[in-house]
Amino acid sequence: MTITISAFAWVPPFAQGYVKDIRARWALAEAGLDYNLHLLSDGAQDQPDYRAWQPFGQVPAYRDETVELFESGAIVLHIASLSDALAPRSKQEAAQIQAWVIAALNSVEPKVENLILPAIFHAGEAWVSEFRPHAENLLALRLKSLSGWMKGRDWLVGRFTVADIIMATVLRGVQAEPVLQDHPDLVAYLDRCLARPAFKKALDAQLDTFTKNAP
Ligand SMILES: N[C@@H](CCC(=O)N[C@@H](CS)C(=O)NCC(=O)O)C(=O)O
Repeated sequence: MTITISAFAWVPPFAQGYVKDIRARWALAEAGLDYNLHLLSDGAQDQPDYRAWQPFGQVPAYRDETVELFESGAIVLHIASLSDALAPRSKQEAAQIQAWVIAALNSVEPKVENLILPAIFHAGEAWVSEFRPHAENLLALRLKSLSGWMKGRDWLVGRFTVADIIMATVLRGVQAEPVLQDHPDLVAYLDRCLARPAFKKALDAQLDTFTKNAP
């Protein structure tokens, strides 16, 4: 099977290792599937042919011989369906994996981005430091709930699944923040996810792309 994912040819150092194609790369590494890269350089995001593949001009987008799709959550769910190791083993497990992929992206990630993006994209603006405690409180509520779910669990859904790939890449955005460090169970969960050889393979692959295409 020929699989292609889109990725940026290069991003500034602060984003290296965190660009969301790492989710697709990680799932593909867990599945033992090779892939080609469709690399985007300056301006390529806005080209009509790329917008026809990824309507928002973002990465990642994915295609194989059967399907073409975008959105990292949808992509890892599709990759799971191609892999004996990652495929859901029951309807209930499939439903739970989907629910947790969506929860990570829809209930947790917005609160994480609330906290970290203003400081990156609006550095030095007065409102950022005023907003920060509110963003921390909103994220703290979600992390407390997540910690409640993780009690007695190593993984979100009984065993490692693509839901953990999405949740770990979301939590990684606040790995060094006290709001996450306040939950040793979530720190341990994140460490457990990031210790997987497939994560390291994905991270190294993304960083290698940037090294090869450095301006
Ligand atoms: N919801 C999308 C978000 C993708 C996303 O935010 N990609 C970023 C890179 S991490 C991007 O392409 N940013 C450029 C832009 O938004 O123009 C997904 O999960 O696939």
